[in-house]
Amino acid sequence: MTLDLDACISNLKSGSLLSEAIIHSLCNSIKSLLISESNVVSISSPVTIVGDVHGQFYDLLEIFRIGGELPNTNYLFLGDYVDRGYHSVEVISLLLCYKLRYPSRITLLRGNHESRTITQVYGFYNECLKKYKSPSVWRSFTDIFDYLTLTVVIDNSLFAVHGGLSPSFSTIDELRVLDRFSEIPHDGPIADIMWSDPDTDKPDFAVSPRGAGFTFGSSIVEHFLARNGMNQIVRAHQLCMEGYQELWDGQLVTVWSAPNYCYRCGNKASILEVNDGRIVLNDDIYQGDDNEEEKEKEENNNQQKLIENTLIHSTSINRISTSINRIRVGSKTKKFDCYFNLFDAAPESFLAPKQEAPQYFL
Ligand SMILES: [Mn+2]
Repeated sequence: MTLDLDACISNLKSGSLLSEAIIHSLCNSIKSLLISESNVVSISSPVTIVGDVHGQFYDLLEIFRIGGELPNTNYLFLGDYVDRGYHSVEVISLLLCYKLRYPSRITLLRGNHESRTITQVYGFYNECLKKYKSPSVWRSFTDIFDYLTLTVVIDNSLFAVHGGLSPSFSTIDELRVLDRFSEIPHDGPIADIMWSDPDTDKPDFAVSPRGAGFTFGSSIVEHFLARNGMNQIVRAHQLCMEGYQELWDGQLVTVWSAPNYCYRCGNKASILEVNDGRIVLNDDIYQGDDNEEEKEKEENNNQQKLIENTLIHSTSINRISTSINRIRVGSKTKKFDCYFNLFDAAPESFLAPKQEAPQYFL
């Protein structure tokens, strides 16, 4: 079967699903491309970094609209494409099409949700079943997840990863020799890369409340950066109400790109544009052109239509580091504190035997 990627992309963008046959063909074709990538992909700025998307397809389209379409804008996605939102199939289909169409323009990291176990708990498996009446599409996608790369280094100065650091490695070079081509393990460096979180209260590694990965603190980050000659770590994996969070003088930045997460958190989202190897977070108000007010009106109308037609609340995506800081929260958005309800823990089926936080000597 020949794949017409441009047709696939435009069909997806107009809201149609790809056929089962095309998805199998897409997954087959992309395998060798993904295998050829190192565990540590080196890229150069300018690049726009996108955090968790979690099946919010219409927000992803909004991200491309704000951040620029491929191939004119380079993208780095930090993982967690699927689960939670209602359109994981569309999100992963579109991203894989883009990857195959413009391989040097887009890099896709693996997140902790790109996993057979996790997707059976958090929605992607059921969505595939519902949309394709069989688990075969889910099988094809999750097979491909095994080949996604783990980390990226931008301009030799910025280390990008889905979750965070691990007591199992202290240099980036150690990552290059890992065999990543399998399901995400319960523990060890690959699990930690995808599950770990920063913790401002504890300077070292500690047991994570998620039940997988570790928490890591300021001294871990400082030593890791110094040892590896990096300036900053950029990661995703945690909901930020403002769309991003900077810790420790910007040594670690979290970027979150699912606005109004799960259609109810009321949070903003952001994308990070990197230039000259450093993220600069500033919230310059978009100066815009003269028709800004008109455009805003039109966008609000479209927004309303979108909400009415699809029950999707594409909300607020912040474009950080350059010029745009637009906030649009869907009017029907129900807000409540969701930190506990939607906190992603490793499900029972994933848990490794209980372990103590390792003693880590820097
Ligand atoms: Mn995650």
